[in-house]
Amino acid sequence: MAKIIFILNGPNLNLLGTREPEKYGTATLAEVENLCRATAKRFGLAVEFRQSNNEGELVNWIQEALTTKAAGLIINPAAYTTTSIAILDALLMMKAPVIEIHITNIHARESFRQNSYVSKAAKAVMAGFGVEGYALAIAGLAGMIGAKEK
Ligand code: CA2
Repeated sequence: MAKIIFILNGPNLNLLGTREPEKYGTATLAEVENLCRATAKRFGLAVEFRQSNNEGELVNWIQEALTTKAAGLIINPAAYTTTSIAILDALLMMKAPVIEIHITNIHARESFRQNSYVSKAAKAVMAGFGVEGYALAIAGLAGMIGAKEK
């Protein structure tokens, strides 16, 4: 059976593509999902792609990834990056690799965006490649979990 990776997206990312295109580009989250599915398929990986505006729901999904033995987890925690110890604590329970992703380079932005709790649980961090970063993160995760390109 195909290994499953979870790709979780935090608050407001449901509106991707509808504002601030100069920072975030014009792709919608549905288009990002398609990119992720196509990329994961190249590596024989199945994808659970989700978005929530609620911290607790994201925590529940991380726990689901843990209990269903997902092979890896990619998360764009959005604004919860710098506020959520609950998300950090859930991610710290994961044995499978966790990758943090940001569309923008948070380190080149306001200082309040830069202190990531999530990074403390992340095996790797991807930031600043636009939505293409999701495809790069999947390729990197695939390498970590030994999923070869078909
Ligand atoms: O660069 C990223 O991916 C961020 O995680 C995006 C978050 C922001 O709070 C982080 O500092 C960096 C914001 C997500 C807002 O979602 C959007 C909604 C509509 C249009 C553009 C972005």
